[in-house]
Amino acid sequence: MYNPTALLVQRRKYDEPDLLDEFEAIAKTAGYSVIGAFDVVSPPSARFGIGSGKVEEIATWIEINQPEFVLFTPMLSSSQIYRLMEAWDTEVRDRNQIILEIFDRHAQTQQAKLQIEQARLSYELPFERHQIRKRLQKEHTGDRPVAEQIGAGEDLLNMRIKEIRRRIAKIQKKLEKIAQVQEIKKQKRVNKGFLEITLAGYTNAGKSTLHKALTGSTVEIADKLFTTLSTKTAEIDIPGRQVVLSDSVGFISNLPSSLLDAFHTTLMEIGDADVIVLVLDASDSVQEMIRKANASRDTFKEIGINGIPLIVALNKIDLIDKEDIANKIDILSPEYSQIIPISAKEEIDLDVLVQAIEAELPPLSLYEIKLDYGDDSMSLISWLHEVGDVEIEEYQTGTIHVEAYLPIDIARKLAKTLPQGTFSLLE
Ligand SMILES: Nc1nc2c(ncn2[C@@H]2O[C@H](COP(=O)(O)OP(=O)(O)OP(=O)(O)O)[C@@H](O)[C@H]2O)c(=O)[nH]1
Ligand SMILES: [Mg+2]
Repeated sequence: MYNPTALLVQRRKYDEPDLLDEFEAIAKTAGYSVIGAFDVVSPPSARFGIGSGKVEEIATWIEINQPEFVLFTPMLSSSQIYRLMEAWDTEVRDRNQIILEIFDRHAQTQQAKLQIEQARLSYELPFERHQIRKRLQKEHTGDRPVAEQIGAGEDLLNMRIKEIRRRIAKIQKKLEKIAQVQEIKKQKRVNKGFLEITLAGYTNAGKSTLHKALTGSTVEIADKLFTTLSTKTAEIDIPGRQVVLSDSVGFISNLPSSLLDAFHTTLMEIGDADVIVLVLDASDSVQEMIRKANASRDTFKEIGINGIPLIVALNKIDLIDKEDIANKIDILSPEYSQIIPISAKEEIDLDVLVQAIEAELPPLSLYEIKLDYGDDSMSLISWLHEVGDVEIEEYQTGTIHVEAYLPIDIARKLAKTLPQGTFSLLE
Protein backbone atom coordinates (compact mmCIF):
# COMPACT_ATOMS: atom_id res chain seq x y z
CA MET A 1 0.00 0.00 0.00
CA TYR A 2 1.23 3.49 -0.88
CA ASN A 3 1.79 5.73 2.14
CA PRO A 4 2.20 9.38 1.20
CA THR A 5 4.65 11.36 3.34
CA ALA A 6 3.24 13.97 5.68
CA LEU A 7 4.31 16.74 8.02
CA LEU A 8 2.12 17.23 11.09
CA VAL A 9 1.37 20.72 12.38
CA GLN A 10 -0.43 21.14 15.69
CA ARG A 11 -1.61 24.53 16.92
CA ARG A 12 -2.68 24.81 20.52
CA LYS A 13 -3.14 27.45 23.19
CA TYR A 14 -0.84 27.50 26.24
CA ASP A 15 -3.36 25.73 28.43
CA GLU A 16 -4.29 23.04 25.90
CA PRO A 17 -2.75 19.53 26.07
CA ASP A 18 -0.21 18.28 23.55
CA LEU A 19 -2.13 15.84 21.34
CA LEU A 20 0.58 15.23 18.75
CA ASP A 21 0.82 11.51 19.62
CA GLU A 22 -2.89 11.05 19.00
CA PHE A 23 -2.68 13.12 15.81
CA GLU A 24 0.17 10.90 14.63
CA ALA A 25 -1.96 7.80 15.33
CA ILE A 26 -4.81 9.39 13.35
CA ALA A 27 -2.45 10.16 10.44
CA LYS A 28 -0.96 6.64 10.47
CA THR A 29 -4.38 4.99 10.61
CA ALA A 30 -5.38 7.07 7.59
CA GLY A 31 -2.31 5.72 5.77
CA TYR A 32 0.18 8.59 5.92
CA SER A 33 3.85 8.15 6.67
CA VAL A 34 4.77 10.89 9.14
CA ILE A 35 8.19 12.48 8.51
CA GLY A 36 8.07 15.45 10.87
CA ALA A 37 5.97 17.46 13.30
CA PHE A 38 5.60 21.04 14.52
CA ASP A 39 3.94 21.89 17.82
CA VAL A 40 2.93 25.56 17.57
CA VAL A 41 1.93 26.94 20.96
CA SER A 42 0.10 30.19 20.27
CA PRO A 43 -3.39 31.61 20.03
CA PRO A 44 -5.11 30.99 16.68
CA SER A 45 -4.65 33.61 13.99
CA ALA A 46 -7.31 34.42 11.43
CA ARG A 47 -5.32 34.39 8.22
CA PHE A 48 -3.46 31.07 8.35
CA GLY A 49 -4.56 29.56 11.63
CA ILE A 50 -0.99 30.18 12.85
CA GLY A 51 1.18 33.31 12.77
CA SER A 52 2.85 34.27 9.49
CA GLY A 53 6.34 33.92 11.03
CA LYS A 54 5.58 30.26 11.76
CA VAL A 55 4.15 29.82 8.27
CA GLU A 56 7.51 30.93 6.87
CA GLU A 57 9.53 28.74 9.22
CA ILE A 58 7.47 25.71 8.22
CA ALA A 59 7.77 26.68 4.53
CA THR A 60 11.55 26.36 4.83
CA TRP A 61 11.22 22.92 6.42
CA ILE A 62 8.85 21.88 3.63
CA GLU A 63 11.25 23.07 0.96
CA ILE A 64 14.03 20.94 2.41
CA ASN A 65 12.05 17.81 3.31
CA GLN A 66 9.38 17.84 0.58
CA PRO A 67 6.44 16.14 2.32
CA GLU A 68 3.52 15.32 0.00
CA PHE A 69 1.00 16.57 2.57
CA VAL A 70 0.80 18.88 5.54
CA LEU A 71 -1.73 17.64 8.10
CA PHE A 72 -3.02 20.33 10.43
CA THR A 73 -4.82 20.12 13.76
CA PRO A 74 -7.24 21.48 14.95
CA MET A 75 -9.76 22.20 12.24
CA LEU A 76 -9.13 25.04 9.77
CA SER A 77 -11.58 27.11 7.74
CA SER A 78 -11.69 26.47 4.00
CA SER A 79 -10.01 29.80 3.25
CA GLN A 80 -7.23 29.13 5.76
CA ILE A 81 -6.55 25.81 4.05
CA TYR A 82 -6.33 27.49 0.64
CA ARG A 83 -4.01 30.21 1.95
CA LEU A 84 -1.71 27.63 3.54
CA MET A 85 -1.66 25.56 0.36
CA GLU A 86 -0.52 28.61 -1.56
CA ALA A 87 2.08 29.60 1.05
CA TRP A 88 3.53 26.08 1.31
CA ASP A 89 2.86 24.93 -2.24
CA THR A 90 1.76 21.61 -0.75
CA GLU A 91 -1.56 19.86 -0.25
CA VAL A 92 -2.97 20.74 3.21
CA ARG A 93 -5.58 18.72 5.09
CA ASP A 94 -7.01 19.29 8.55
CA ARG A 95 -7.81 16.78 11.31
CA ASN A 96 -11.47 16.60 10.34
CA GLN A 97 -10.68 15.61 6.78
CA ILE A 98 -8.29 12.90 7.96
CA ILE A 99 -10.83 11.45 10.39
CA LEU A 100 -13.34 11.40 7.52
CA GLU A 101 -10.76 9.54 5.40
CA ILE A 102 -10.40 6.89 8.14
CA PHE A 103 -14.15 6.46 8.50
CA ASP A 104 -14.39 6.20 4.73
CA ARG A 105 -11.80 3.44 4.64
CA HIS A 106 -13.27 1.45 7.49
CA ALA A 107 -16.94 1.69 6.58
CA GLN A 108 -18.30 -1.76 5.87
CA THR A 109 -22.03 -1.62 6.38
CA GLN A 110 -24.37 0.32 4.12
CA GLN A 111 -25.39 2.42 7.10
CA ALA A 112 -21.80 3.43 7.90
CA LYS A 113 -21.13 4.21 4.24
CA LEU A 114 -24.18 6.45 3.99
CA GLN A 115 -23.40 8.15 7.30
CA ILE A 116 -19.92 9.00 6.06
CA GLU A 117 -21.08 10.23 2.70
CA GLN A 118 -23.52 12.51 4.48
CA ALA A 119 -20.81 13.78 6.83
CA ARG A 120 -18.43 14.35 3.95
CA LEU A 121 -20.98 16.25 1.88
CA SER A 122 -21.98 18.57 4.70
CA TYR A 123 -18.35 19.09 5.64
CA GLU A 124 -17.35 19.84 2.07
CA LEU A 125 -20.14 22.32 1.28
CA PRO A 126 -18.11 25.41 2.28
CA PHE A 127 -15.08 24.08 0.38
CA GLU A 128 -17.21 23.62 -2.70
CA ARG A 129 -18.39 27.20 -2.41
CA HIS A 130 -14.84 28.44 -2.07
CA GLN A 131 -13.53 26.40 -4.97
CA ILE A 132 -16.24 27.48 -7.42
CA ARG A 133 -15.84 31.14 -6.43
CA LYS A 134 -12.06 30.86 -6.93
CA ARG A 135 -12.50 29.25 -10.33
CA LEU A 136 -14.93 31.93 -11.41
CA GLN A 137 -12.58 34.71 -10.35
CA LYS A 138 -9.87 33.20 -12.54
CA GLU A 139 -12.25 32.78 -15.48
CA HIS A 140 -13.35 36.45 -15.55
CA THR A 141 -11.52 37.18 -18.78
CA GLY A 142 -14.12 36.32 -21.43
CA ASP A 143 -15.85 38.68 -23.88
CA ARG A 144 -19.06 38.97 -21.98
CA PRO A 145 -19.49 41.74 -19.40
CA VAL A 146 -18.09 40.79 -16.00
CA ALA A 147 -21.44 41.29 -14.23
CA GLU A 148 -23.07 38.78 -16.55
CA GLN A 149 -20.34 36.23 -15.98
CA ILE A 150 -20.61 36.59 -12.22
CA GLY A 151 -24.36 36.14 -12.48
CA ALA A 152 -23.95 32.93 -14.48
CA GLY A 153 -21.29 31.72 -12.03
CA GLU A 154 -23.52 32.34 -9.03
CA ASP A 155 -26.22 30.29 -10.78
CA LEU A 156 -23.76 27.45 -11.26
CA LEU A 157 -22.73 27.67 -7.62
CA ASN A 158 -26.32 27.69 -6.43
CA MET A 159 -27.12 24.72 -8.64
CA ARG A 160 -24.19 22.73 -7.30
CA ILE A 161 -25.11 23.56 -3.71
CA LYS A 162 -28.72 22.58 -4.33
CA GLU A 163 -27.52 19.30 -5.81
CA ILE A 164 -25.43 18.54 -2.72
CA ARG A 165 -28.31 19.47 -0.42
CA ARG A 166 -30.62 17.18 -2.37
CA ARG A 167 -28.16 14.30 -2.05
CA ILE A 168 -27.85 14.91 1.70
CA ALA A 169 -31.63 14.81 2.05
CA LYS A 170 -31.81 11.59 0.04
CA ILE A 171 -29.18 9.92 2.22
CA GLN A 172 -31.07 11.12 5.30
CA LYS A 173 -34.20 9.31 4.06
CA LYS A 174 -32.26 6.08 3.46
CA LEU A 175 -30.66 6.32 6.90
CA GLU A 176 -34.04 6.83 8.51
CA LYS A 177 -35.28 3.63 6.83
CA ILE A 178 -32.27 1.68 8.12
CA ALA A 179 -32.87 3.11 11.60
CA GLN A 180 -36.50 1.95 11.44
CA VAL A 181 -35.46 -1.61 10.55
CA GLN A 182 -32.96 -1.57 13.41
CA GLU A 183 -35.61 -0.28 15.79
CA ILE A 184 -37.92 -3.14 14.80
CA LYS A 185 -35.14 -5.68 15.41
CA LYS A 186 -34.38 -4.08 18.75
CA GLN A 187 -38.05 -4.11 19.72
CA LYS A 188 -38.21 -7.82 18.91
CA ARG A 189 -35.25 -8.41 21.23
CA VAL A 190 -36.89 -6.38 23.99
CA ASN A 191 -40.16 -8.27 23.51
CA LYS A 192 -38.30 -11.53 23.86
CA GLY A 193 -37.06 -10.25 27.20
CA PHE A 194 -33.45 -9.44 26.24
CA LEU A 195 -31.53 -6.88 28.27
CA GLU A 196 -28.77 -4.91 26.59
CA ILE A 197 -25.31 -3.99 27.79
CA THR A 198 -23.29 -1.58 25.69
CA LEU A 199 -19.54 -1.21 25.48
CA ALA A 200 -18.56 2.41 25.08
CA GLY A 201 -15.32 4.34 25.21
CA TYR A 202 -12.52 6.05 23.38
CA THR A 203 -11.33 4.55 20.12
CA ASN A 204 -8.69 1.80 20.54
CA ALA A 205 -9.55 1.20 24.23
CA GLY A 206 -10.20 -2.48 23.53
CA LYS A 207 -14.00 -2.59 23.24
CA SER A 208 -14.06 -5.10 20.39
CA THR A 209 -11.45 -7.29 22.10
CA LEU A 210 -13.70 -7.37 25.17
CA HIS A 211 -16.78 -8.07 23.03
CA LYS A 212 -15.02 -10.99 21.42
CA ALA A 213 -13.81 -12.36 24.78
CA LEU A 214 -17.26 -12.14 26.38
CA THR A 215 -19.45 -13.31 23.50
CA GLY A 216 -17.16 -15.22 21.17
CA SER A 217 -18.11 -12.82 18.35
CA THR A 218 -15.91 -12.27 15.33
CA VAL A 219 -15.64 -8.48 15.46
CA GLU A 220 -12.53 -6.93 13.94
CA ILE A 221 -9.72 -5.92 16.27
CA ALA A 222 -6.79 -3.71 15.28
CA ASP A 223 -4.25 -1.36 16.79
CA LYS A 224 -5.78 1.47 14.79
CA LEU A 225 -8.39 4.13 15.38
CA PHE A 226 -12.04 3.64 14.41
CA THR A 227 -11.81 -0.03 13.48
CA THR A 228 -15.44 -0.44 14.52
CA LEU A 229 -18.00 1.87 12.92
CA SER A 230 -21.29 0.05 13.18
CA THR A 231 -22.90 -1.64 16.15
CA LYS A 232 -22.49 -5.38 16.58
CA THR A 233 -24.72 -7.20 19.02
CA ALA A 234 -24.21 -10.74 20.37
CA GLU A 235 -25.57 -12.80 23.24
CA ILE A 236 -23.55 -12.91 26.44
CA ASP A 237 -23.87 -15.82 28.83
CA ILE A 238 -25.25 -14.68 32.17
CA PRO A 239 -27.04 -17.49 34.03
CA GLY A 240 -30.79 -17.03 34.32
CA ARG A 241 -30.75 -13.97 32.09
CA GLN A 242 -31.14 -13.17 28.41
CA VAL A 243 -28.60 -10.46 27.74
CA VAL A 244 -26.99 -9.06 24.62
CA LEU A 245 -23.71 -7.16 24.51
CA SER A 246 -23.21 -4.41 21.93
CA ASP A 247 -19.92 -3.17 20.55
CA SER A 248 -20.01 0.18 18.81
CA VAL A 249 -18.14 3.11 17.32
CA GLY A 250 -15.43 4.60 19.56
CA PHE A 251 -15.21 8.20 20.68
CA ILE A 252 -12.51 10.77 20.08
CA SER A 253 -12.16 14.30 21.45
CA ASN A 254 -13.37 17.04 19.11
CA LEU A 255 -15.13 14.65 16.77
CA PRO A 256 -16.05 16.67 13.68
CA SER A 257 -19.63 17.83 14.19
CA SER A 258 -20.64 16.60 10.74
CA LEU A 259 -19.59 13.09 11.81
CA LEU A 260 -21.28 13.43 15.17
CA ASP A 261 -24.50 14.36 13.37
CA ALA A 262 -24.15 11.58 10.82
CA PHE A 263 -23.40 8.93 13.47
CA HIS A 264 -26.07 10.24 15.79
CA THR A 265 -28.30 7.17 15.40
CA THR A 266 -25.41 4.78 16.00
CA LEU A 267 -24.31 6.75 19.07
CA MET A 268 -27.87 7.08 20.32
CA GLU A 269 -28.09 3.29 20.55
CA ILE A 270 -25.90 3.59 23.65
CA GLY A 271 -28.86 5.31 25.30
CA ASP A 272 -30.97 2.16 24.89
CA ALA A 273 -28.66 0.14 27.13
CA ASP A 274 -29.64 -1.25 30.54
CA VAL A 275 -25.99 -1.03 31.62
CA ILE A 276 -23.06 0.82 30.03
CA VAL A 277 -19.52 -0.52 30.34
CA LEU A 278 -17.08 2.35 29.81
CA VAL A 279 -13.82 0.82 28.59
CA LEU A 280 -10.67 2.78 29.53
CA ASP A 281 -7.11 2.03 28.47
CA ALA A 282 -5.06 1.55 31.66
CA SER A 283 -1.80 1.62 29.70
CA ASP A 284 -2.31 5.33 28.93
CA SER A 285 -0.68 7.92 31.19
CA VAL A 286 -2.94 9.21 33.96
CA GLN A 287 -3.45 12.46 32.07
CA GLU A 288 -4.41 10.67 28.82
CA MET A 289 -6.69 8.26 30.65
CA ILE A 290 -8.57 11.15 32.30
CA ARG A 291 -8.72 13.12 29.04
CA LYS A 292 -10.25 10.15 27.22
CA ALA A 293 -12.64 9.37 30.08
CA ASN A 294 -13.80 13.00 30.02
CA ALA A 295 -14.17 12.94 26.23
CA SER A 296 -16.36 9.84 26.59
CA ARG A 297 -18.45 11.56 29.25
CA ASP A 298 -18.82 14.62 27.02
CA THR A 299 -20.10 12.38 24.24
CA PHE A 300 -22.60 10.80 26.65
CA LYS A 301 -23.78 14.29 27.53
CA GLU A 302 -23.98 15.37 23.91
CA ILE A 303 -26.20 12.45 23.01
CA GLY A 304 -28.26 12.97 26.16
CA ILE A 305 -27.40 9.85 28.14
CA ASN A 306 -27.95 9.85 31.87
CA GLY A 307 -29.37 7.64 34.55
CA ILE A 308 -28.04 4.40 33.04
CA PRO A 309 -25.84 2.35 35.43
CA LEU A 310 -22.21 2.68 34.41
CA ILE A 311 -19.29 0.36 35.11
CA VAL A 312 -15.71 1.27 34.24
CA ALA A 313 -13.68 -1.59 32.76
CA LEU A 314 -10.08 -0.51 33.29
CA ASN A 315 -8.62 -2.52 30.42
CA LYS A 316 -5.10 -3.61 29.37
CA ILE A 317 -3.86 -4.11 32.94
CA ASP A 318 -1.49 -6.77 31.55
CA LEU A 319 0.63 -3.87 30.30
CA ILE A 320 1.14 -2.12 33.67
CA ASP A 321 2.23 -3.07 37.20
CA LYS A 322 0.05 -3.49 40.30
CA GLU A 323 1.03 -0.16 41.79
CA ASP A 324 0.05 1.67 38.62
CA ILE A 325 -3.31 -0.13 38.56
CA ALA A 326 -4.02 0.82 42.20
CA ASN A 327 -3.01 4.43 41.53
CA LYS A 328 -5.31 4.71 38.52
CA ILE A 329 -8.24 3.19 40.41
CA ASP A 330 -7.64 5.76 43.19
CA ILE A 331 -7.67 8.59 40.69
CA LEU A 332 -10.84 7.41 38.96
CA SER A 333 -12.79 6.44 42.08
CA PRO A 334 -14.14 9.88 43.05
CA GLU A 335 -15.84 10.06 39.64
CA TYR A 336 -16.86 6.45 39.07
CA SER A 337 -18.49 4.21 41.65
CA GLN A 338 -17.51 0.93 39.99
CA ILE A 339 -14.09 0.31 38.49
CA ILE A 340 -13.10 -3.23 37.49
CA PRO A 341 -9.50 -3.75 36.35
CA ILE A 342 -9.34 -6.32 33.52
CA SER A 343 -7.41 -7.45 30.51
CA ALA A 344 -9.66 -8.29 27.57
CA LYS A 345 -6.77 -9.65 25.56
CA GLU A 346 -5.33 -11.87 28.31
CA GLU A 347 -8.82 -12.59 29.68
CA ILE A 348 -7.93 -11.47 33.21
CA ASP A 349 -10.82 -10.95 35.69
CA LEU A 350 -13.53 -10.97 33.04
CA ASP A 351 -15.67 -13.01 35.46
CA VAL A 352 -15.43 -10.17 38.00
CA LEU A 353 -16.65 -7.75 35.34
CA VAL A 354 -19.56 -10.03 34.40
CA GLN A 355 -20.56 -10.28 38.08
CA ALA A 356 -20.50 -6.49 38.37
CA ILE A 357 -22.67 -6.24 35.25
CA GLU A 358 -25.06 -8.84 36.61
CA ALA A 359 -25.45 -6.89 39.84
CA GLU A 360 -26.48 -3.80 37.86
CA LEU A 361 -29.16 -5.55 35.83
CA PRO A 362 -32.76 -4.79 36.82
CA PRO A 363 -33.57 -6.89 39.92
CA LEU A 364 -35.51 -10.11 39.81
CA SER A 365 -38.60 -10.73 41.95
CA LEU A 366 -40.16 -14.10 42.82
CA TYR A 367 -43.43 -14.96 41.05
CA GLU A 368 -45.82 -17.88 41.21
CA ILE A 369 -47.23 -19.28 37.98
CA LYS A 370 -49.94 -21.94 37.64
CA LEU A 371 -50.11 -23.63 34.26
CA ASP A 372 -52.21 -26.34 32.66
CA TYR A 373 -50.44 -29.34 31.16
CA GLY A 374 -49.68 -28.87 27.47
CA ASP A 375 -47.04 -28.06 24.85
CA ASP A 376 -47.54 -24.32 25.28
CA SER A 377 -46.86 -24.58 28.99
CA MET A 378 -43.75 -26.66 28.39
CA SER A 379 -42.28 -24.13 25.99
CA LEU A 380 -43.23 -21.31 28.36
CA ILE A 381 -41.36 -23.09 31.17
CA SER A 382 -38.26 -23.61 29.09
CA TRP A 383 -38.37 -19.90 28.19
CA LEU A 384 -38.69 -19.03 31.91
CA HIS A 385 -35.48 -20.97 32.49
CA GLU A 386 -33.75 -18.75 29.95
CA VAL A 387 -35.03 -15.38 31.13
CA GLY A 388 -35.13 -15.97 34.87
CA ASP A 389 -34.24 -18.29 37.72
CA VAL A 390 -36.80 -21.11 38.11
CA GLU A 391 -36.84 -22.17 41.78
CA ILE A 392 -39.74 -24.63 41.88
CA GLU A 393 -41.29 -26.67 39.07
CA GLU A 394 -43.93 -29.07 40.49
CA TYR A 395 -46.09 -31.31 38.37
CA GLN A 396 -49.42 -31.84 40.10
CA THR A 397 -52.57 -33.47 38.80
CA GLY A 398 -53.55 -31.47 35.74
CA THR A 399 -51.48 -28.40 36.68
CA ILE A 400 -47.89 -27.30 36.90
CA HIS A 401 -46.81 -25.09 39.79
CA VAL A 402 -43.83 -22.86 39.01
CA GLU A 403 -42.00 -20.35 41.19
CA ALA A 404 -39.42 -18.25 39.41
CA TYR A 405 -37.34 -15.10 39.88
CA LEU A 406 -38.14 -12.90 36.89
CA PRO A 407 -37.12 -9.46 35.64
CA ILE A 408 -39.86 -6.85 35.84
CA ASP A 409 -40.37 -6.50 32.06
CA ILE A 410 -40.93 -10.24 31.68
CA ALA A 411 -43.31 -10.22 34.63
CA ARG A 412 -45.34 -7.41 33.08
CA LYS A 413 -45.61 -9.33 29.85
CA LEU A 414 -46.79 -12.50 31.63
CA ALA A 415 -49.29 -10.54 33.70
CA LYS A 416 -50.80 -9.32 30.46
CA THR A 417 -50.86 -12.65 28.61
CA LEU A 418 -51.65 -15.29 31.27
CA PRO A 419 -55.25 -15.84 32.48
CA GLN A 420 -56.22 -13.95 35.64
CA GLY A 421 -55.34 -15.64 38.91
CA THR A 422 -52.59 -17.81 37.40
CA PHE A 423 -49.74 -15.34 37.84
CA SER A 424 -48.82 -13.56 41.07
CA LEU A 425 -45.98 -11.86 42.88
CA LEU A 426 -44.64 -13.76 45.90
CA GLU A 427 -41.85 -11.45 47.09
N1 LIG B 1 -2.11 -5.66 25.86
C1 LIG B 1 -3.41 -5.56 25.66
N2 LIG B 1 -3.87 -5.12 24.47
C2 LIG B 1 -5.21 -5.02 24.29
C3 LIG B 1 -6.13 -5.39 25.29
N3 LIG B 1 -7.39 -5.17 24.82
C4 LIG B 1 -7.23 -4.71 23.56
N4 LIG B 1 -5.93 -4.62 23.23
C5 LIG B 1 -5.35 -4.16 21.96
O1 LIG B 1 -5.76 -2.82 21.73
C6 LIG B 1 -5.95 -2.58 20.33
C7 LIG B 1 -7.35 -2.04 20.08
O2 LIG B 1 -8.29 -3.03 20.38
P1 LIG B 1 -9.79 -3.02 19.80
O3 LIG B 1 -10.52 -4.08 20.54
O4 LIG B 1 -9.82 -3.05 18.32
O5 LIG B 1 -10.23 -1.58 20.32
P2 LIG B 1 -11.64 -0.81 20.10
O6 LIG B 1 -11.93 -0.09 21.38
O7 LIG B 1 -12.66 -1.76 19.62
O8 LIG B 1 -11.24 0.24 18.99
P3 LIG B 1 -12.14 0.94 17.83
O9 LIG B 1 -13.08 -0.05 17.26
O10 LIG B 1 -11.12 1.39 16.86
O11 LIG B 1 -12.83 2.09 18.52
C8 LIG B 1 -5.68 -3.92 19.65
O12 LIG B 1 -4.36 -3.93 19.19
C9 LIG B 1 -5.89 -4.94 20.77
O13 LIG B 1 -5.15 -6.13 20.57
C10 LIG B 1 -5.63 -5.86 26.55
O14 LIG B 1 -6.34 -6.20 27.50
N5 LIG B 1 -4.26 -5.91 26.66
MG1 LIG C 1 -13.71 -1.82 17.89
